[in-house]
Amino acid sequence: MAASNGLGSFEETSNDDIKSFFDSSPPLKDAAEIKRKLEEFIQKKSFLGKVVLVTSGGTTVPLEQRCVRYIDNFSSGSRGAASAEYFLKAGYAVVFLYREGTYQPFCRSLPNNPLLECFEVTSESNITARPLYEKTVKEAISNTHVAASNGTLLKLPFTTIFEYLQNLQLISSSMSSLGSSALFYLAAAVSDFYVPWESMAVHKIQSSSGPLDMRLAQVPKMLSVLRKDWAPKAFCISFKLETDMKILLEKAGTALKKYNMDMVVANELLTRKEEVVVVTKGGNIVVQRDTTRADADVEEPLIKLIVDKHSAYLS
Ligand code: 9Z3
Repeated sequence: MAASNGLGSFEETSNDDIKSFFDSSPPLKDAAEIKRKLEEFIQKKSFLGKVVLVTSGGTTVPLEQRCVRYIDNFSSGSRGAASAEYFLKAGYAVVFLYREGTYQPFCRSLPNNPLLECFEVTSESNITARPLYEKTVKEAISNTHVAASNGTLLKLPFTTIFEYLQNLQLISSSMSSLGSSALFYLAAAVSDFYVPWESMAVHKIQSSSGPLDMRLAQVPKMLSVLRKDWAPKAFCISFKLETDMKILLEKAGTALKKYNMDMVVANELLTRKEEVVVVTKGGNIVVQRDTTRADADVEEPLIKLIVDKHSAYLS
């Protein structure tokens, strides 16, 4: 059934749509090992308190089973990496589901080529950090070591839409025992359209066959099943990205109600690093970067707000 809100149509997702999406997806590599890591992580953390799933980066949609070409969703992973850092600092255990090759917690302030720019070989047995990067490198190393030795950060990579959604299902089911202590912070940019595996070309599509005509299927809306079945008690935050400011808040408000989210973070592509609007049932909250500090980011006040709201939800 399709319901229209005047801004495009929302397809209702049935359990059959979800089942057929997963049944027809290529099996997730290492699923048993991922499940084992998750169970171990959640079991250790569950008595300590709050656990957050941070998703980060964009999903790809392969066009060929032996993939040479794919469609990508824009996301550098900067939002997810920064947010994971602030959740760790606030005492959360973090499951970081990230797109392979995107920004990582505690490393996002390093330049693109850290080996070339941050370090120099000062003698045969010595490597030192260049003065300009000394503080950044020290902080990156020490924060990464603290998270590793506390065992509070579990990183799981994905590339395709199939891998992302299969991981999301596995993580949600592992986190379900945490009830309302679980927080879902879904910042990954997830494709709305895909090529079903069974109708996908096996080999590289040949340009000699002429122009490419392709019909993409709609990805089932997993937010509704996440809220209804996978994580009914968790505190759930989704993101809404638009490039047209005029429809952003309306779309975010619709997602809040339709998927029964606790918050929807609305952001516009060009201003996303300066400002976001947190849409809640109690009203909208504008969150801005502190412009008086050059290194300040919008994730710092955003995560503070979320941590406070989650605590209020718990009590
Ligand atoms: C976001 O809106 C994120 O904030 C960004 C972060 C992807 C803009 P960067 O990674 O950017 O720091 O470069 N994520 C969610 C985007 C999304 O796909 N939302 C769907 C939608 O808008 C709903 S799940 O329809």
